[in-house]
Amino acid sequence: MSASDQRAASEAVDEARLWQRMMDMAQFGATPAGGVNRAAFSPEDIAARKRLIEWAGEFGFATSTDEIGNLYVRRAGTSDEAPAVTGSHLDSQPKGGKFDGAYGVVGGFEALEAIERAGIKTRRPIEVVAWSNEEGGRFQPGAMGSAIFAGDYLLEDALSAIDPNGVVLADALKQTLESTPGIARRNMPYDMAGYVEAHIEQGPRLENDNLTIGVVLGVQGLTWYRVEVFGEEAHAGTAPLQGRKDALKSATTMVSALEELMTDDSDTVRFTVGRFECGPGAPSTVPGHVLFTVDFRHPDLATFVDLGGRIKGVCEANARGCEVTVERIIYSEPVIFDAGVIDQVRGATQALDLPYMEMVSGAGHDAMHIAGLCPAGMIFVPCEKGLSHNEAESASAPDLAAGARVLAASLVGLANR
Ligand code: HGY
Ligand code: MN
Ligand code: MN
Repeated sequence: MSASDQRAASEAVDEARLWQRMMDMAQFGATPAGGVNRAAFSPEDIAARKRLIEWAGEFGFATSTDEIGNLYVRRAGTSDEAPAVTGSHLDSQPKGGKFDGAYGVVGGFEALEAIERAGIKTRRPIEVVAWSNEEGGRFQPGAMGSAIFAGDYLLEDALSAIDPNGVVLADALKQTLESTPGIARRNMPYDMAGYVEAHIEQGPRLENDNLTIGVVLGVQGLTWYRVEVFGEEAHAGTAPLQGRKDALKSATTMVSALEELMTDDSDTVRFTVGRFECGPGAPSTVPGHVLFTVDFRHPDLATFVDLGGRIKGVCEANARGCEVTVERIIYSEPVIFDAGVIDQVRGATQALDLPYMEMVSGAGHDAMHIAGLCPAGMIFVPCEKGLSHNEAESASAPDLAAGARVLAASLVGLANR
């Protein structure tokens, strides 16, 4: 039953319908440059959530949400056993693309619709999840919804997060939950039989090798730090350089020292200062405060622990008379996905005769948290020039459909296991 059902599910995926839904979703937060700015719990995010709920209603799929706003779409199985689950995120980077995250939700819905239209009965229910705040652009940390679901982060800590405009997450979340009054509430976590997430690769390897599918083996280690440097404002014209507590000078010294620490001829280390705010920002006032973030990643556990463990000390050693606080806000060691789910994805890819490679994800994903709860895996499709977290992010309709075909077959397999 399952092999023919898996084939039928893949064949029922419709490339044009999927592309149309992707473009429909991309309107929420669309930017003039062709990208998407859909911050977590923003009006644009709320509109996207409502559209997913509308689609679900057209097929009688049940929808529900939880205390952090993760949004669930469920297709019933012949039993009420733990579901097979897919999903990703609808929120985007501030200058994000149409496909990062949205593909995993919309492609997951396409797989669900294909299974429904093919009239396939699965023993387990199948669910598509839109995890809240994966990007962490507005409220840190990222992957918040899946981390809280998996018990890797506390809801109460999330609720007190504040965005750059001073908005508290609890208030934005309240508005979001109130925007969909009709849907059921559910507890988290709940048992899942397996999880498989579809995502664009966000790197160049598939495109460079002219391959359609990435069978993902795991996710590299990812850690974020929030560094605050407290100096002393002073008059730019009178304060002698000796004895100044210049927060900018200290912060830039710290960043240079971190660059030094992260020097890696093999170009495997990923080190980024993505946010750097200096205040009060007046030309004739010595900066008294700097906030910057550190995003550090590495696939090898020992190196990840060693280099990641030295970031705090390097900042403190280069304070140059200022006070400094170094707070670790994300810590996710390298994740290895479940061999059984990897086999499902590889088998479905081979059955569809799609060219593929096995690879580790450089980008972080909700799957890295869900892998701590149940057997998990991922499916990658190419994106143009490997570009992502950029408004020019692009992917092709045939590749998106191919990934959705592998996903539909994998979900049928997981739902009958
Ligand atoms: O940062 C990441 O790796 C993810 O794309 N948010
Ligand atoms: Mn993503
Ligand atoms: Mn992203």
